[in-house]
Amino acid sequence: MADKNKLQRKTGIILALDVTDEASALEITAAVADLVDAVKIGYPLVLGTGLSIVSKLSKYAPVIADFKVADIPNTDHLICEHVFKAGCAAVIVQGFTGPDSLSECVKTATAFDGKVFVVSEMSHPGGSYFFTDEISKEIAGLSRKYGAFGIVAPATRPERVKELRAVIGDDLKIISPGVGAQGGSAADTIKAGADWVIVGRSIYNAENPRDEAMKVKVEIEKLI
Ligand code: 3DU
Repeated sequence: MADKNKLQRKTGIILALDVTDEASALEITAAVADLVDAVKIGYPLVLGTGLSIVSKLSKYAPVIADFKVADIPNTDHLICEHVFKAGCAAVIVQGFTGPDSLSECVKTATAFDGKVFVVSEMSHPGGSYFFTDEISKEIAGLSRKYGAFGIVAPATRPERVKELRAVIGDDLKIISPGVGAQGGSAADTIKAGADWVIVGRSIYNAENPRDEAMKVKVEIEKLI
């Protein structure tokens, strides 16, 4: 079972838990807890159950709040404070809001010994419409400059993961959504330089989520 507070790479898998009810959330998490390094939650689950779900999930794995925080610094601060007071290990924020917003998120996270991941480019087809190569590289550079723990880069475009890895070097982590339901491959994404793949629907919608998580774990292990 993953350390309940610390984000450490063991399997290289982060579960994206976008179910909307508490019973399913806890049942799926319990079933895969030893196969994933963290559970990522966002608006679907938090709006469905409330932020109190964080302490319940934290018994199984560190929780990453994917709120894609994107506001003025004061509002970002208030959001991040709630996230970390609830017990999250990390928060995902947008980087296009600029240096002051980004650095406020990092400052707030650091006060709680928490981490910040910055979205550098989104994984869906429309994700490359505004997140051009140039802009996502600039966001990755800002993430490094302002002390983020890592960036979010698209598993659907492993070549972009590789390019963004070159921008941030080895100092920052990369977490990559888009494996499974969105068509990305866990092996290709890790080979391109991601530290963790984020996997949602293909695990939580599976008849046997544990079997699906195990398949991804084995796929990553084969790379070593
Ligand atoms: O496609 P999946 O069901 O495996 O879920 C992917 C998760 O990652 C989901 O929570 C989504 O909101 C999040 N995400 C992306 O898919 C793409 C991004 O660029 C950022 C986050």
